[in-house]
Amino acid sequence: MVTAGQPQLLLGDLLERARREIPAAGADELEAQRVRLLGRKGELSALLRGMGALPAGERPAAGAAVNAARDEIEALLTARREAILREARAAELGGAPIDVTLPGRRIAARGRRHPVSEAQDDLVEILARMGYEVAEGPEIELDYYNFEALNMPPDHPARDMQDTFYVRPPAGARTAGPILLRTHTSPVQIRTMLARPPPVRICSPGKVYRRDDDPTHSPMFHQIEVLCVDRDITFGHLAGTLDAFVRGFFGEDFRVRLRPSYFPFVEPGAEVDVTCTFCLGKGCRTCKGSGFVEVLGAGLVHPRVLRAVGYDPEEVSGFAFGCGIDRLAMLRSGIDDLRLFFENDLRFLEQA
Ligand code: FA5
Repeated sequence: MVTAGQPQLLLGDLLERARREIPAAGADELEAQRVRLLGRKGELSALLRGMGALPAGERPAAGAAVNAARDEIEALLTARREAILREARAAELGGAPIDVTLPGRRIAARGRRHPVSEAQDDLVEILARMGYEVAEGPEIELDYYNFEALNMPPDHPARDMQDTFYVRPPAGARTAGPILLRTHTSPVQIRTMLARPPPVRICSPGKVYRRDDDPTHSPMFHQIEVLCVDRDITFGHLAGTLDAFVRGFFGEDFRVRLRPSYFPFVEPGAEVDVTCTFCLGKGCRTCKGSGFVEVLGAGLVHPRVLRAVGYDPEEVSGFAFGCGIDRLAMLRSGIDDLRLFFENDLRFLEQA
């Protein structure tokens, strides 16, 4: 340790040692040298403290000498640090050359979007291009929105078309009527129309629930609802939109077929089929020989529904349709059992 006493002499020793040792130091040693020489408790600081014992006349010259020594040591440290970096870089460049033409390493298991999510995104995109915006509604729904406002009062026989999961509210909870897991996305029609005046152009994708379970019916599945209300909307607008919707999803060669059907919230109502993707319309087991598969329900919004949301059926009219997204994904992927989508078997999902 440097002590006060003969500062000039000691400074000379210290500098000489620094000039010898720093240029030969490795990276770790260099840091140790810096701390030992320049640190707060280092040798140079000790020398500075010792200068208090010098006669007043000698102090300025001694202080200047210590400062010059500090500058020199710092320069030595910087030079050595840069030399170490240069040496490391040279070693790196001198090592095995990198072949930039080699193929990249393959990622063993790459994830992908679920076929149902892909189908849903594609459908929303097709509708967005036609000017529809996305609207959302809750999956746990009031009976009122799911049935009653859609022209299905309690005990209406059409409620049996959708076997329903009812939800028991927590004890003591006050609710505006019975609660259920929504059986279709049609309640979003009501919520949207109650919230704003016409015109309305929305689509609403989401999960729905029914007491169903077989190869083409799942207890949880996905629908997308489409609603268009404006002045002078006709069945022709519905047919044209369905045509563009189906061709946008499956391709230009696909056709839609409308069959009269009954849904209490539309009049007239229709069930809509598309060309069977398995046989391309020739007739097969999946389409039971008809060349078509049913994918959605549609119709012109019933005047009673328009009145229930405060719209005037003399002023505006509209069409709506509700489509099974899983069915569309199934047809597009060539799968004949819907349940495969929900078993999460990676071997299946990678192929679908
Ligand atoms: C409805 O749900 C009506 N809300 C559709 C509608 C909307 C009609 C607007 C008129 C106006 P439906 O119960 O037929 O209709 O179901 C519509 C589609 O959902 C069916 O065509 C089918 O593709 C699909 N779907 C129905 N049940 C299931 C199920 N359990 N699993 C998978 N897909 C189903």
